[in-house]
Amino acid sequence: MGAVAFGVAALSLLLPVFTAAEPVDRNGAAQAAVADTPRKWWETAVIYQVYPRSFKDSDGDGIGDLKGITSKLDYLKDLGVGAVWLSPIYPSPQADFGYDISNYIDIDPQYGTMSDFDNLLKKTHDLGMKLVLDLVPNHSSDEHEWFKKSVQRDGKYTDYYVWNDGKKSENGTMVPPNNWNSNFRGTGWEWNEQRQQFYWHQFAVKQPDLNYRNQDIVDEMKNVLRFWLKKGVDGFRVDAVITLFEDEQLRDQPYCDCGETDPTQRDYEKPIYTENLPETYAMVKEWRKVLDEFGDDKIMMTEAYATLDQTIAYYGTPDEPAASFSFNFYLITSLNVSSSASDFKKVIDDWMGKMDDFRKPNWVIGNHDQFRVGSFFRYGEELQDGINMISLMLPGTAMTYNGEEIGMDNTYITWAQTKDPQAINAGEKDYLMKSRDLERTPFQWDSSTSAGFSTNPSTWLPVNPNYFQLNMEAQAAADRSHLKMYKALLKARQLPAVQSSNYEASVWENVLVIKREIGGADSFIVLVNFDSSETDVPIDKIGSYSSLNVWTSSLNSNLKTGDSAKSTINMRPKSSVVLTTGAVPVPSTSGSGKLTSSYAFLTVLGIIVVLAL
Ligand SMILES: [Ca+2]
Ligand SMILES: [Ca+2]
Repeated sequence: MGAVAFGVAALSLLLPVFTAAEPVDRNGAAQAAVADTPRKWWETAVIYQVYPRSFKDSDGDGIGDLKGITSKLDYLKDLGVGAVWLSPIYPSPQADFGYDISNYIDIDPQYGTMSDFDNLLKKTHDLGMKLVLDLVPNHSSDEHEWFKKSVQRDGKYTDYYVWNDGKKSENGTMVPPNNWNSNFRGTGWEWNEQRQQFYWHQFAVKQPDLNYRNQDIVDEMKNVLRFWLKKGVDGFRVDAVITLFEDEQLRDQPYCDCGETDPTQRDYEKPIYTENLPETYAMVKEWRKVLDEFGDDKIMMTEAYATLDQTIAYYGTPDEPAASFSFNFYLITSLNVSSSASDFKKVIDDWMGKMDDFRKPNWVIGNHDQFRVGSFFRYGEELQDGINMISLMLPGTAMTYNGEEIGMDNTYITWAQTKDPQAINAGEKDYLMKSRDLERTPFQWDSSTSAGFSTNPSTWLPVNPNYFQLNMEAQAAADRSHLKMYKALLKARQLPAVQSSNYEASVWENVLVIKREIGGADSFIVLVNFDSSETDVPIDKIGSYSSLNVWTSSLNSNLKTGDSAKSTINMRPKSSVVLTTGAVPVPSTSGSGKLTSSYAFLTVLGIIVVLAL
């Protein structure tokens, strides 16, 4: 039982174990009664992001596919997630790995057929889960029929993209109309020899921006939504929504003055004319209306890396709703391995301060564009369980990027192995910090060839060489693992206090304390030690509990599920623990799923102690 004394735990059984979870009004934290308004399915769900190329390869070509995903849906169901979000699966030249779409209403043959998709959708629903697709509205591939026809000024397609003559330079050559850089470095204007004009691309050269000032494009994209909604999908994650519209006058961006000194980098300029324009918000509201044609429970999650107020605005208003929620990226963008417990509390409270009955919270700790949670560039390996606890134990929707549940780490990718266009554009000297390949390597299922991802020893990106030890199968078999902890967290999410909208964040020394309490239900308390030193947290400093039981703990904690504490909680450096005032189900070692209350065990122990006395 780790550092917690048996005797203390046992004797506590002779006293009232449960302490009523009295609402405590501290730091203005939410302790109001839970709103009884009917909830949408996603409000308390975990949504699991599958990166299709790297999840499971069914045919041995070294590339993940739809049949592979379908074969792993039982695994996702067993995890306890409520929905699966697929990164793009549409036909694509794969210049940006599916985010360059050449046909919005079909399946890329690399990933399978429409029939494979229908099977995937049906099985997801049969298992009681939802399926969310990726919508990439800002740009298509330059190999889309629309673009080919637009280049030829073919009828209505002529203005499907953002074309411009450019300016004549002093030496007579044509140059871009303004200073706008693309997200992938350098000017975002590409000269098209055939049409004798520039086209605008926020991202790669092969990703021309669609022209949302053209009603035909607006209608086209709405019909893309309807195509998939008619099939029965449960909604969309909207890619790079902030970039939909650009300034009609094409004015130069001002200098950002935010640390970037290379004028070819996007961050050199302040993107006030290319991001978060009022017209963009209006378009999201129009898409919401399209979703609502198919019922009131379709989801739209918007990807907006922006200021807090800009991000929040994508929710719309009760009168004019837009996104179901806008991704909360602040655990990613505002925090890192050097952040303190107070830093985390501030980011959490700032976000929750914007939430209300209409705007429901969500938490994102990683995705296909971010280094892995446990990597040094993020929070470091020792904190990754704690970060999962924060994300999964706060109120609202939580996102899991595939592999986070088993603590997958960044994979080192050589320059020669590099696939990500963002990394290639950065050049050999700077590619690694720009590369998204590191977090996109194949899922590590087991210790067999290519980590069980593929029967092919050669995969599109290399498998992380740590897969012999770090894999799903090993973690499912281990007594303690990232996976076991993750599943315990998802079980806790089913309980009333964690389902509620109540939370309270506080800090003791460098330990973040998150309390989830409602009257009449067992309380949950998350402790995450951000310090490099061990510390003992006195229970009376975090609340009036006569004892607390360990629901689950980080791998680096000396506390184990079922342990009980009365006076202090020992926290190793960077360790974390979820405590409850209630009983703790202890999974049987046979893996049969039978739950045994730790109280039965402790009662026997208590009797032994009494007899001994
Ligand atoms: Ca395949
Ligand atoms: Ca755009």
